[in-house]
Amino acid sequence: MRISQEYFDELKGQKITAYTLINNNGMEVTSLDFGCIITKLVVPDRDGVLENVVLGFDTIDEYVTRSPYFGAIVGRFAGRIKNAEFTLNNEIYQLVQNDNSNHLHGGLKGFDKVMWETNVVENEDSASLVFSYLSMDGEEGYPGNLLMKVTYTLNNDNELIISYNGKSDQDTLLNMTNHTYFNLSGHVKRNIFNHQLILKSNTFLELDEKYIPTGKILEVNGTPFDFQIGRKIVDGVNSNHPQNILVGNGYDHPFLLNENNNNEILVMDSESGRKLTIETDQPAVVLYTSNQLPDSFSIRGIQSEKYLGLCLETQGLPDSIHHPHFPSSILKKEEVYCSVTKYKFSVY
Ligand code: G6D
Repeated sequence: MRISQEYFDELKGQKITAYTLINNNGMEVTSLDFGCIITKLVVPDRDGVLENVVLGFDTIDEYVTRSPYFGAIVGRFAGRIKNAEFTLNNEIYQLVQNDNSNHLHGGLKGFDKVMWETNVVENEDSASLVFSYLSMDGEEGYPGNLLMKVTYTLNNDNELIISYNGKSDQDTLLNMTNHTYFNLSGHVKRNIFNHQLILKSNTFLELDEKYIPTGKILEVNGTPFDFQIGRKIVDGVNSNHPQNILVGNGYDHPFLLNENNNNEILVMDSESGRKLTIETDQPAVVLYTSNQLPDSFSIRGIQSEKYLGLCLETQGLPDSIHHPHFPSSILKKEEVYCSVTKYKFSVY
């Protein structure tokens, strides 16, 4: 394993560092201490050609001013919370309204926009970046002093393992994810239309016009949301299903996983031969096909446009605090929030 760290950029006088882990196969992951943002993920194609497979920028200004959470850790709460408020232990908490009247991805200054203390840990067959952040009571409206730890581990099996550990001194909400946009073509040579997705889920959440879960859990059978035996992303783009149309012709939906830690999510790109297998202990995954990626900027020289990246945000369910039949995202004080998601890259 090789590890490097270098100056990336500066934000309001704060130096931002980029850390790169490289395994014995040449796979590399680069992350910033700002937002734990994965800026690059380099993996081989079937011919051994090493290319970057995530959307990212090379300046902090682009991340702060235009990034739709490229590569970032998201929290305290991934997804939306209706009306940016919730009641916990008979107390009403008002969160930041940063998505019309709703709260999205932890607010205006969520975990994607804070500096994380970063330590590097090297083992025999792996290397880790250990990020820590103390979110103070009342930050973005959330109760409790929350000590959050996120660890990125790269090993020689071409696996990137992200583990989350959180503890609060008051009952609060916690629902973490990583918001990387994958594009297995390599250096964004193509969009994600022909990416094939297999997803072990037979239900997904219906969304309303503000992308808030209605509470209805829909069956995937017979719809473009059925990825159980594999389907190309373009099916959802061309679909006339009202839920595909609602979110801008594609997907932006939480799927409830039937299984955990059993190759429950696979993404394949037939032209490059790259395959991504995701395993998680989370109950759900949000599939977002970058339907809202604007066409107003460049991404390392590539004109931005819809469908350039595929997000698979393993997490609890959005707006769960308002839906008692959803798995809970309440973190009781002194409880420990623990979650692990593994991303394994291979070729076929
Ligand atoms: C849009 O609705 C989508 C979200 O799901 C996504 O996370 C965000 O863009 C980046 O708001």
